[in-house]
Amino acid sequence: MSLTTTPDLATQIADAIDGQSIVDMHTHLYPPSFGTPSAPTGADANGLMLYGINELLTYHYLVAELFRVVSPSEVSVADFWAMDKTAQADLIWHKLFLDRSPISEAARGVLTTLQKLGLDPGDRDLAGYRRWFDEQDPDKHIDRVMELSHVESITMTNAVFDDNERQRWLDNPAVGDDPRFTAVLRFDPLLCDWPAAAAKLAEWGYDVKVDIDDKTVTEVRRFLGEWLDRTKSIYAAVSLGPDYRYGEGRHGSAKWADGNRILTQAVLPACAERNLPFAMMIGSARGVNPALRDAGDMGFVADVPSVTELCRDFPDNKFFVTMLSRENQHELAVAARKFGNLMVFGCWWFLNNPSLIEQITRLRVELLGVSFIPQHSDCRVLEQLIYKWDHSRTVIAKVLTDKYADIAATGWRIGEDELARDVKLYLRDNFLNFLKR
Ligand code: FIX
Ligand code: ZN
Repeated sequence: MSLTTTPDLATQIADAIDGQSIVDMHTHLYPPSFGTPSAPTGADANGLMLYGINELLTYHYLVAELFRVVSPSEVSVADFWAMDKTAQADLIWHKLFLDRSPISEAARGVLTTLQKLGLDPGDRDLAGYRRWFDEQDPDKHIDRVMELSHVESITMTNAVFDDNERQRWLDNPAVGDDPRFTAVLRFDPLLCDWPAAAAKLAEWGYDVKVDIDDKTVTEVRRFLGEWLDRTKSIYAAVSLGPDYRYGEGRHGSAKWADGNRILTQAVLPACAERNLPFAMMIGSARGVNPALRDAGDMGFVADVPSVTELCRDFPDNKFFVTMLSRENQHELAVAARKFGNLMVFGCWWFLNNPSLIEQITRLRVELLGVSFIPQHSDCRVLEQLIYKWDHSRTVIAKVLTDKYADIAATGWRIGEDELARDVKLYLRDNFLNFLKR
């Protein structure tokens, strides 16, 4: 059956999107093997698998919103960090859900999540929600959440310079073997703070110098090779500030001389050798308000020409790129028209709001057709998969309905199988095919 003959294109597209399982290419989620700090039994205080209502309520997006509405005389930032997680969650629930309506995207997300899990947000029963989450077995709960969110595979972010995470890989070589999860080696300090990274590498037994020489480059490559293999990473990744610059004589690039040398002589060759893409998430300004910890980061406009120069200079490398400011999105999509080795992905962090997803997805469809990755979740707490994907699916369906209606209006007939094919590319195969390319 051709879609042009059916009255309800919107329903057909929504159904196709709902029926397609998703490979989520960037999250901060982990399987239980990395420890479960919230589990009522067997909790590991420093564990990395976050789930449950306390974690959902203390998500850093909501922490930022809390400090919009509490005055320092009521609760100072220091007081907040001194509280235990339950007290923090109680405070956020009170201030952002009961004292005012939870209509921000992050607050609404908690409600969508509760609803889809079969809990009634209308009950406003925080104690009851806590009891329900406490009864969940973390391992089985992952299956349930993946089913509800239509996610078939979760991509982790494995920060090798995080001592807690690194030690878990060293202690248990099988820690990453859960088939529902894949690993991504993440190493921001290598490019963003070479002296600190070099000190760590030296401590771990690599023969590196702060003044980078050929031996240092060889050793960084050895380090990357060992960790890419140990983690079985499917790509490598960094997040870079808005001031990141690459390119001969480019204003501001001198500050990045060490980072760019490590990038071009160690990271990119290591990736090319293994045919792994390198992901750059560009524009995050860390610690604008450091007291707020993760909630104190923001984003500024970054430099797209640095990306085009990398794509041009390294044609044997593949680049996943996302940028944090809305202002960069048009240039970045145009850049992707010039380079097949550049895959644009996701509406990252402060862009992961319905109004911006809609605008950015429209722009990308118009410039790139079906050849980009519309979304990733960036979840830190397991159940966020439910709301982040539910909300994104709705917006993507809306945009695609308009775009298919536009071509249907010319007399072009789209088969249901063709629609399913396109949706599969967006939600799964553009990512998987780029890994294999
Ligand atoms: O650098 C990143 O991967 C960011 O996505 C995160 O670190 C950030 O804190 C976040 O959670 C954004 O959604
Ligand atoms: Zn992230």
